[in-house]
Amino acid sequence: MRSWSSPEVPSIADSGLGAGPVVRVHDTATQRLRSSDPTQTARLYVCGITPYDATHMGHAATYLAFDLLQRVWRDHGLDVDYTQNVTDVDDPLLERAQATGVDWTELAEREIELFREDMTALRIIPPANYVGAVETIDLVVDMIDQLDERDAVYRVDDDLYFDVHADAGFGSVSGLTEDAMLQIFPERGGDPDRAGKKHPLDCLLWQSERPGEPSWETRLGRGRPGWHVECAAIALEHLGTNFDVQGGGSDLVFPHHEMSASEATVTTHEPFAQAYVHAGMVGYEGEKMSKSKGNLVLVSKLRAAGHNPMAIRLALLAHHYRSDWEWFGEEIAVAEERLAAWRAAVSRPVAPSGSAIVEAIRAAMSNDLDAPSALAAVDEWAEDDAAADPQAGRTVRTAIDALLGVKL
Ligand code: 5CA
Ligand code: ZN
Repeated sequence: MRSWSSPEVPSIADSGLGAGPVVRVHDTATQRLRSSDPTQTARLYVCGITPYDATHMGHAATYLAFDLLQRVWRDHGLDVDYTQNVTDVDDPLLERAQATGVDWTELAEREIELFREDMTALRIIPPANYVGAVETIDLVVDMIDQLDERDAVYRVDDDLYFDVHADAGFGSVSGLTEDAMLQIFPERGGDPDRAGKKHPLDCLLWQSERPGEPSWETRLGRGRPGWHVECAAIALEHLGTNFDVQGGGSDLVFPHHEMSASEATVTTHEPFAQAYVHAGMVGYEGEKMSKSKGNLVLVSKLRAAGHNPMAIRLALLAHHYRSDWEWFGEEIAVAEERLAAWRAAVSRPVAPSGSAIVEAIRAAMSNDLDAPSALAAVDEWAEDDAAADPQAGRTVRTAIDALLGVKL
């Protein structure tokens, strides 16, 4: 489906400062920082929205994290091949459509369009491949067939399940014990108690047609794809195996990323991704911000209230992508002040030298996307009243745009 338009990403190297460093990011599977330094092209998959409600600050924080990763890769001289899905047919979307009396395809289209507008306003780099589940039915059917050839599929009534123990490495993404998995699974869409399953953690691959729900006629029968296999099939199709980073919020570590990785590994006999990178959860009023809880701070509402998207972006950048944090409304005023101070600082006719601050931003961002440290370094430079270099303002403006995505 249509992606959104890309912000311009200027090149720091063009300012005569060479290429930036290799990025190190935290990999959930190994619990370590890993250097991500592919040859030529970095391949990234990030789990996209389920479009039944508008973009909230939690979504924005997650997509910002992977925008930052791409900026550091690009600064290092790499191309990026980026794929993101849209879960445009799934239970929560169908339930919301039913409850509000709206056609599910219209609801999805409307929310996807609002998401595109929010992402564009926040200057988030778009995926080259933006792929809906409903566009992927054939790929999913092919993948389930391949899993079946490997004896990893069984039937419960007319539904198809993945046998998680077909993958000897099952559990290696989350590192959770089986007890912990069993506790989380039902909270995140799983059905451990369904009669007829071989193991409670086995997950749905194909759901046969339910009355009143959308379905597709396929050689598996009429039905629709399960959630995890959707992302596995899209990622393998567009990026191949062993791609550089599988990303999303930390609520997706288990079961979603664990299951997708197992399904892909059993299908291809190759690792799914080299690193699993997860953004922390943004909360509001004491709980995780979520559509189901209704405690949402919407990007579109903040924009409509007149807040500058660059201030919204700066408010998000003030938190490390891996930390869980809670949104308090005052943060936007702090970000607006910072934006004004930075704008004034880069406009000084003669400013403190630019090369040291660019190096500081690069060092912070290549160290597990440490945006708060980069912001602190820019604040310090902005407050410094030494005057040395008439080019510095322009160089620092370029670096802030290239690596932090903030256009001053
Ligand atoms: N469609 C699936 C992924 S395939 C899904 O999780 N959709 S979502 O709309 O619920 O979330 C979209 C993305 O935002 C996911 O990467 C999710 O991990 C992330 N996300 C959701 N809620 C929050 C939150 N409160 N804070 C940070 N990230 C969040
Ligand atoms: Zn996904």
